[in-house]
Amino acid sequence: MIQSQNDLARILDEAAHTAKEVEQISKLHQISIDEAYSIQAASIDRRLKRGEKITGFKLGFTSKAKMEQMGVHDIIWGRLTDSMNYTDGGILHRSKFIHPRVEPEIAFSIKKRIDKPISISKIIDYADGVAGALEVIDSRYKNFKFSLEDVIADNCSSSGYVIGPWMDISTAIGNLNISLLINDKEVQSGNSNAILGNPLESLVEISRMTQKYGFVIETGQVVLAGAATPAVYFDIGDRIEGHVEKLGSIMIKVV
Ligand code: OOG
Ligand code: MG
Repeated sequence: MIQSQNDLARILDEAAHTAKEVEQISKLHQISIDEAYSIQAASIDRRLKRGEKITGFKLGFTSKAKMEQMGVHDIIWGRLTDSMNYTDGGILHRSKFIHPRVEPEIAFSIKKRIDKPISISKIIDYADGVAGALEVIDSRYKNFKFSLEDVIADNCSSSGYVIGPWMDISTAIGNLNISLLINDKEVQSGNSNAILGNPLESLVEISRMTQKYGFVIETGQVVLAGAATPAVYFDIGDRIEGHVEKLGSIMIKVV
C-alpha cells in the first residue's frame, strides 16, 4: 500500500514523539527531494499544532566527515523547535530518544529576518551572535540508516540542541579547534574550516534555501552550521562536553 505524504509525516512525527524507530520510507516509496521536504513540513506542522514553536534551522552534511559517516553527500536543512532546546549545563532524559548521537556545532543568532539569499559580506547585517553548541541527532529510522530523501523527511534527525555563551558575530570563526568529550575523554576533534571551508558559508547556504523552499528565518531564531566531526552515541550517565576554541564550552548531563 502506498502511503500519502500526510501518512508518512504522521508516522515520522509519532516515531519522534514516542521514541520508537520505524522503517525507512525508501524501503517502500520512491520520493523526490521536494516531496521529502514537504513531508518534513507536514511533520513539523503536527508539532506546531501541539503547541511547539519554531526556534530556528539546522544544516546537515556541511562537512566531509559527516557525509562520509552517514554515506549521504548533499547539504540538507531542517527545522528546530523549542521542545528540542536544552539548557547549557542542564540535563537530558535518555528515554526521550531512540538511539541518540551528539555532535559539536557552531550556532548563529539572527537579528534581522532572512527571506532572501545573502552574501558572506552581508552576514553582519543579519546575524548578531555566534556560539559553540551541541546537537543531539536521533534518526527515527531503524539502525540510524537512511537515504538522502529519508533523512530530509525525518527533519534531518533533529532532536535536541544546546547553545553555549553567545559571542559577537564579529568573532573570527575560521580555523578553530572543535572537540567533543564524553565523561572527560575526547571522542572527536575537528576544525571549523571543515564546515564548507568556513562556517559562515552555512548561513549563506540556508539563506539560499529560504527562497528555494519558501520559508523565512525570523529575528531571534538560531541556525546550526552543521557538524565538523562525526557524531557519537551516548547513554544514561554520560556527561557530554563540547569545546569550540574562542567560543568556549557547552555541557549537558544524560539521566
Ligand atoms: C543527519 C543530520 C546531519 C550535521 O550536522 O551534519 C547533521 C544525521 O546525521 O543523522 O546534523
Ligand atoms: Mg548537526
